Amino acid sequence: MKRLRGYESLDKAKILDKVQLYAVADPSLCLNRDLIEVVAQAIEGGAQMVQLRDKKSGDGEFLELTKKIHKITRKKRIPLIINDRVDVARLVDAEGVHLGEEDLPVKEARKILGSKKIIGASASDIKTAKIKEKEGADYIGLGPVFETGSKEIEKPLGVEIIKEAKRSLKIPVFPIGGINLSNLDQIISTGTKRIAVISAIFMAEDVRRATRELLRRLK
Ligand code: TZP
Ligand code: MG
Repeated sequence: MKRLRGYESLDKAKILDKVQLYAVADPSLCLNRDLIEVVAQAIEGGAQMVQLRDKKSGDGEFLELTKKIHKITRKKRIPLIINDRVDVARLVDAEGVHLGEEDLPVKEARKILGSKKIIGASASDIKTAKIKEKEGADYIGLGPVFETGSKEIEKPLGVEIIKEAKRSLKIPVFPIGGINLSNLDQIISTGTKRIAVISAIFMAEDVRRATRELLRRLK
């Protein structure tokens, strides 16, 4: 049987529907370990989608890192989503991009990536989330739900907004921001079984175990 290279023959909605644990990997938020190694450990632990987020590296370095990470995710058939960089996503044929509120508009990114790629968008309110959905986003990263040390934020949103987002949107919603094992029940109590996290996975001493435990609690 011919081995699939990307996810070209798979339906992105079907892929996303199955994702409960979305691991966002950032080289400056992994306790100075090799990002490639910790991403591999997160996948072994059960991460079902990986985002690569790197606000500091130069373009060449970022491209090289992306290629290496994509090699791993592809082997394990885990979608790789590139934060911000539509050009890099296109260059490595990643499975998608994640766009923040100040990044390229979803509609424009879609022109570059085509209809089969996953485009996720950040939103911190329902109105923005609805606009992003209308523009063609495939999922929403909603947050910050709790206080987080991983991003400069004004005020956390709290968990109530998750219910409203789930009611108002057709696309999957991934709550993000300060989510960890000690507050996960608050997220689950809103009726969602999905999360996106950085530090609960990549700042954990045992990445594999931390990932496994998060996924076990979501299931
Ligand atoms: N977007 C909203 S909060 C956040 C991002 C990227 C940071 C999430 O990181 P952590 O460590 O899971 O709080
Ligand atoms: Mg961004």
